[in-house]
Amino acid sequence: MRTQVCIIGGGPSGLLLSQLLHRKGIDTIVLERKTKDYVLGRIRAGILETGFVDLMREAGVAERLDKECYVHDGTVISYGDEQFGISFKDLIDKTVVVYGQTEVTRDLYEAREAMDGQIVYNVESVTIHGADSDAPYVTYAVDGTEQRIECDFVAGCDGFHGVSRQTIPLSVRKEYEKIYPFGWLGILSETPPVHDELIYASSDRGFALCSMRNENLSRYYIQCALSDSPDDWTDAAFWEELKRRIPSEMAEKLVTGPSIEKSIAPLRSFVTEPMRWGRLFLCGDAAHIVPPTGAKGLNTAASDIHYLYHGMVQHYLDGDSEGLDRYSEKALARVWKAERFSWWMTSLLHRYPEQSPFDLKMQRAEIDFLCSNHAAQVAMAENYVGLPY
Ligand code: FAS
Ligand code: PHB
Repeated sequence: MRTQVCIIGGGPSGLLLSQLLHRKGIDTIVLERKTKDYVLGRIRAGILETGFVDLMREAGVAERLDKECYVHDGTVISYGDEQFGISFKDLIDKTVVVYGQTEVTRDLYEAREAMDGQIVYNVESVTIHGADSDAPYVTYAVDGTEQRIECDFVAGCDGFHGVSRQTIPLSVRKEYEKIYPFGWLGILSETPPVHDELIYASSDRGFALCSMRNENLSRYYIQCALSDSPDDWTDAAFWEELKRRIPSEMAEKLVTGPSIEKSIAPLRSFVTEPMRWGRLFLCGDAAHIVPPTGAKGLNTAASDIHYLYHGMVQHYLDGDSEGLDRYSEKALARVWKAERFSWWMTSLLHRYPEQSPFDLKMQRAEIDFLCSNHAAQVAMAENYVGLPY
């Protein structure tokens, strides 16, 4: 088989790249390790930056998003029983969109199928060959049968545990990592959201987040120990703990119910440099991970796709390699700003095991400054809605 761009990974970044390139007449094949239903079963991102939404529109995949999403003008930050709003609309006249990653991925699959996009599911032992040559190719197996794809380029969109990053020699690759001493226990419940905006809650018992998917589907997270497993937490225990961490007026109106999904996500900041090696380009979680506190994971995957898509178009349609040659530098410049913001939100709102009374006072002072200072709120708003591409 032959294609122009072989895309490893059928998650949101791989599918979005495939859809955008196809509309420009550039051929791709997507290799996905799991089934479509498995990928759609993952409950992940919920907040989309305007840049992401614009890219979905350019890909012709925003019809349902535009109809069903919720536009949020701001968010709420609470500290114990105190709370204050950050109005992105008032501060910088911008908004974010609430629309689940599951729905984004579903829309992208439908769009790929509508255009007869090539997606191979259940692939095994994917191996990238000759990425540092002019004739890369990818081998993989399906149902035990070996397959080979010749291509011009390989896009590594296979997430943190994928094969693409590992293909770049350690002599070339530099990795930066921070592991946080806690995780997020998240549940999905068919209950009405407690508030019409997200609540990022800091409390003496730890962090909590009140988010949503629609008017009868809510997503809640609490900071938990890394040693915890979802089975350690009954629904009742989760709701009780959540109520202790959000302002009491919110706790009083919280509608509880059975969880339909419950999972724990470890928190990590991670970046690999460079994001290009010869004809292999890394995108999204394959190259970088952020703690979800800043809602930047999926959105930063989208900015990678923006830079790679435009670089590929410049290469194939204008015969100009400038965009591809500058891909890693451009993508990393925005990645590091998203890493900083996500680390800052995490440091501001979580309780750390070794935190001293002085550290707690610093957190408190930082939140007081954010609550009372216009410039601080503008900086938070600009980062949260998404820095320009
Ligand atoms: P993905 O991991 O989504 O997709 C990679 C795909 O590659 C997968 O389908 C995998 O099966 C496949 N694959 C792996 N290895 C392979 C191989 N060898 N061969 C073939 N295929 C292979 N981000 C936000 O922006 N906002 C949020 O609110 C947010 N909340 C989050 C909450 C949680 C609990 C978690 C865990 C993450 C959250 N994120 C959030 C981050 C998350 O959304 C990721 O950034 C996003 O899934 C990245 O998309 P991809 O880069 O496509 O990687
Ligand atoms: C979510 O809705 O899942 C969500 C929202 C905001 C975050 C993280 C997760 O910062």
